[in-house]
Amino acid sequence: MTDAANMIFFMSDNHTRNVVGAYGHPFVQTPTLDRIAARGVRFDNAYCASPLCCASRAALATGRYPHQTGFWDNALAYDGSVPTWHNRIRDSGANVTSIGKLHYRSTDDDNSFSEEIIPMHIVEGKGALIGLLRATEEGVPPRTGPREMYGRSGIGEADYQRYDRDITKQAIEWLNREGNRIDRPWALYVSYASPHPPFAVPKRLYDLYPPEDMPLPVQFTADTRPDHPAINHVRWVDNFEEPFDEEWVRRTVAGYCGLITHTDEQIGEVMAAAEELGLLKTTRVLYTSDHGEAAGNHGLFAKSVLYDHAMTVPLLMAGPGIPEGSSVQQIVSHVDLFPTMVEAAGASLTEADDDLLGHKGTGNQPPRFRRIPFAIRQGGQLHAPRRYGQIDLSRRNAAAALRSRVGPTGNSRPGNNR
Ligand SMILES: [Ca+2]
Repeated sequence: MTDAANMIFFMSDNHTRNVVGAYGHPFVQTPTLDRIAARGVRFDNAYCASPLCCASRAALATGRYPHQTGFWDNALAYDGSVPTWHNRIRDSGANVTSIGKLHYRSTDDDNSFSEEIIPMHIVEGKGALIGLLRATEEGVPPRTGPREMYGRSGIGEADYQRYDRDITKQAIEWLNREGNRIDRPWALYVSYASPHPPFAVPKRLYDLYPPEDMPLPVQFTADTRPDHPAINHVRWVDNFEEPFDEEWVRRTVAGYCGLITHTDEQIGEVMAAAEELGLLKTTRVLYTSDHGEAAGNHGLFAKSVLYDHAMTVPLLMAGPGIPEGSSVQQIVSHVDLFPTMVEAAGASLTEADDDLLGHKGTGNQPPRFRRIPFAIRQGGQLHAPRRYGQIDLSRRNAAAALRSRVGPTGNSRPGNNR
């Protein structure tokens, strides 16, 4: 991939890597994603940089881990203070437009897109403040919402799906209006809210996945689930301590699959429009998600842990210059996408990007290689891979505490002192 070309970057929310046909899932229906994989490259070991929405999206945008930027929680969302790949593309004079969910702090910030169309940011610029509380001896106050939200899995419809359809409509309108008009390669970030819970889907999608046929997750029962203090803590915080019964779990898994098929359909509509406009010859496409979903495995739902179900994400790319029907085994991370997106758009990195991990730099410094694909979670303690240990968040500035442990990769960046 060397020549500049258009890019449609499809983003979803909460889609774990192995629930995609192209990644070998036995029955989930993802024909659009499977076609993208067949036309291009499938990254078999792709990870998000943090199993949490805002932290992951900030890392994806900035090419830097949460501990480098300070955007490590759903109340500490990206605020425009650290350069992004969209910055570099926009600065090059190209159009880089976002449609849909961003989950940054606010549209009042300059988030470095040419335009933000129907964006979703954190509520009132403040977000999930409860995740920052850790005043009691027991730790963070438990949240009652997650269990109730997952309990709504089944036939129905959530606002997120209506939002998704608006995003699809806006994306198709944008392609019709601008796709063939702009005189240099553009980048369009199309970011859906699904398959985020609740997993309530229309009957036609739910009927694709009879709950009684759903395989049960691993280690979901009270006597088999992992009994580790960190995992128990997460279960307690999210109100998942009370064991689930089989029917509840099967219904949730069925709803999750239905919502993934809904997401695939939305992407399929945009892809069909791009094809009709003759754009596929000149346009690359990329698909990934901000983090995964436990879906009952290990007695958990949602994310926020370092199990593969939370950390692994699909990563597919297809289009000009990308080898067809190929797969890559090397571990890759969302932080790797910064230079990829910049190069794909024909834009340039600057000296300020010399510390991007794996990037050889614009000067004479040797390349700095990434040591891990991810590190962080919210709520009481940061659980990083073993070499980093656990950091007590009762310290006043957790980001600074973590930086002090990680050494050279924790260089000072704008926005660190959040
Ligand atoms: Ca998310």
